[in-house]
Amino acid sequence: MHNLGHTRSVNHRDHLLHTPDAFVRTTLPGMERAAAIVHISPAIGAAFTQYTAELEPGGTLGPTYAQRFLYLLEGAADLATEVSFHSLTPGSFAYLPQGTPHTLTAQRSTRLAVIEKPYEPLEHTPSPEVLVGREDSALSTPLNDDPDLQVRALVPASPAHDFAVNTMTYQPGAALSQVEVHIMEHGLVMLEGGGIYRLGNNWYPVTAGDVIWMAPYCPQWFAAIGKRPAKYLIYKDANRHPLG
Ligand code: UGY
Ligand code: MN
Repeated sequence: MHNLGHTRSVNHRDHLLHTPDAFVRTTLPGMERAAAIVHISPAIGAAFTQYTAELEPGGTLGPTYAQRFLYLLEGAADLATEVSFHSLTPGSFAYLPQGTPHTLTAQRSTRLAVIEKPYEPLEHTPSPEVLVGREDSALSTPLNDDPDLQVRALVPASPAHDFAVNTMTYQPGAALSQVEVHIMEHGLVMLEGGGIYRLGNNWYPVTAGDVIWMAPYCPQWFAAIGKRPAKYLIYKDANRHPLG
């Protein structure tokens, strides 16, 4: 059924709101029994790629030359490296340093948020290691002393890492305490609830399933609306000098 050309998606120079009504599936090299919705990529001006992978039972992700972060949204999957094996369920995440051979195989219909970025090493700093965990076991800390806005660091902001991934959970009515304008770019997927996202000079209603890209310096602010908490997964580049 057509929708008379309407969508909530927008593509501006410094931000993208990508809503499920506008998603188009493709396959990436090496994927089997799987599809990718590529939300964010260098084609839009980002220094990383973010996609949703949809896998049939037995489906696999292809390889990547870059670092890879996985967050399991739905289903179940097995992650095998040369030295470890993990069963991932909703809320599980994994970080694989660049050059880590691994396979990810769906045990049933599975959806994953996938972030990939070429690694920028830092002199005198050891390379990062494989990380696997659960979002609900990560330490939760209030942002700017607001107990209604909790941040969980999944990929820690340590110098070895050139990006961080957090979840942010807002109680109904909670909001960022400032409009942020910063050098870091963001990739964001709304996991639960919804609210209003200010991006640039626009205010957008957003809900679970929406994906947002914010370019460096894109003015940004969020307030949770509704009777349940709003939660998102958010990527940002970190710990590297702007001049490289
Ligand atoms: O970490 C951040 O920059 C985060 N507070 N930004 C955001 O939620 N848009
Ligand atoms: Mn921010």
